[in-house]
Amino acid sequence: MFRFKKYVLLFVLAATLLAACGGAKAPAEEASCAPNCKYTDMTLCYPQLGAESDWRTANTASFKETAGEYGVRLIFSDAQQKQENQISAMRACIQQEVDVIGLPPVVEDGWDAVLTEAKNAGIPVIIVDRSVSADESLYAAHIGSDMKLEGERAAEEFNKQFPNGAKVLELSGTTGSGAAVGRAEGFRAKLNPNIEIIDSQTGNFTRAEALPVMQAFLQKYKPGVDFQGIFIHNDDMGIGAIEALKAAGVQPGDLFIVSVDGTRGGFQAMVDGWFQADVECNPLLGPQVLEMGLKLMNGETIEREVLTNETVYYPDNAADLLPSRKY
Ligand code: GYE
Repeated sequence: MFRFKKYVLLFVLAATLLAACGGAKAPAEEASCAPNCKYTDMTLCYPQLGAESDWRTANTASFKETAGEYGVRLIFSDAQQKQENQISAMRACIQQEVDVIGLPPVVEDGWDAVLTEAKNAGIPVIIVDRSVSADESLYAAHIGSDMKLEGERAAEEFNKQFPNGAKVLELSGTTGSGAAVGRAEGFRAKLNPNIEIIDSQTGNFTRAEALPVMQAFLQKYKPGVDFQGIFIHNDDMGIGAIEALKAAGVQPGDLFIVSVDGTRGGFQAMVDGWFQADVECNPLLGPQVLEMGLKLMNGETIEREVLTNETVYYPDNAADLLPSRKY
């Protein structure tokens, strides 16, 4: 009896441990062509979340170009930053019995129902770029950036620049999006206690929306006096903010600005002296997602969480790197 109990306990312990690890590997759904499916057998659904930034444009191009090159049939749509549009696009794809869905979720919450529908239809879903809060059992894998790490990297730049403390503003991405949530969290986790975030507002990842947000900040706070720096969640919002700063007579270098993405626009802002660092976020995810899609079709084992390897860019070599930037 005692031995039996001990084994039960061990089993429960092992199962808990496995569950806690999230199961690094997951068995895949199989297509009828398995194990010999080729790219030309694949229909991939990519309900893109929008066209809000240069990052997004590059991400879309990566999927279209890679699909064209590999001979994958791509069903592409643009949800204009609206979750309900992404959900209906996904439902249409489920009805068409696509082989794989790549989902770049505009926000983290609210995917359980449609992910369950895909699962019940036997269509594997790869979450691309931003994360979802849904249970892991509802999707095959996630491929994208470590958004929290990006926020931490931004914080480190402020820590280096302001060892004696400072006040900063935050221009954040789409509320409830994995990218904004992760970056805000990482930023706060690593920022020295003597650096205070005096205000944080969303610019929804767009130039157009960041401009009035920065204007409103400038009405409330005097640059250089009330705040010394700005953490901006993407380059497009940074470019919108620069417009407002220029109009208010702020000069490049007056404020310490750190942005995220590393687009050509971000590199130009470093060359022009506006950004002091740009945390890389790579949008060129097409090849990896298609490759994983094929593995899933063939019933091969895949990595559940694939994080992109990224770095931080600085003004000192921005001009040299700018011509070779792919996005
Ligand atoms: O940083 C931003 C885009 O989700 C990582 O979305 C992506 C973010 C990217 O609009 O430019």
